[in-house]
Amino acid sequence: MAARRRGPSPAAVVVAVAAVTIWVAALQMEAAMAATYTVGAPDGLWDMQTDYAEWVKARTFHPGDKITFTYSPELHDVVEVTRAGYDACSSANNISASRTGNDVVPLTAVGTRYFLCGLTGHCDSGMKIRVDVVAAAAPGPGPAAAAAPTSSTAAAVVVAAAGAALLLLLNPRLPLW
Ligand SMILES: [Cu+2]
Repeated sequence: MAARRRGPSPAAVVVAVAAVTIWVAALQMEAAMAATYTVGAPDGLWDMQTDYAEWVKARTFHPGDKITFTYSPELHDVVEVTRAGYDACSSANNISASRTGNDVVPLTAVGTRYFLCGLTGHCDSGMKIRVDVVAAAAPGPGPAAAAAPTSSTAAAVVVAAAGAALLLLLNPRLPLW
């Protein structure tokens, strides 16, 4: 029988390293996935020309993301409304209203947010936007794809950790702690 070395067992070290690596990968994923979108960009801004249905279709919004409305406050404003207000182009019972020309809206939770321009006739001309905020696990096209390499790295780490755990199960004589 070979003499056992002193200090932490190799298995314990593997598990510890895997745990730290997973934690770091998770932090990186979170940072990589939080995005800020300028409404209407790159082809437009918060204006009367942008097709907002097309714009949102090309993007996936997750909790933690932000949207920025950039516009001339002399020409437009931003009113967050309910579904009813959105459908009727009415800002009468609004949730909030901004007019700085650079309004940043944090998308804090899963759900649907509705915004329109409160100036007469602008919403009826299409200046309204519906933003669906979905759970981060949902895959999507656009900027979210940039997080893909990080996600696969994290997946590889998880697989490696699972392998280490399996190794421990198959070698019950290895002291863990
Ligand atoms: Cu307007």
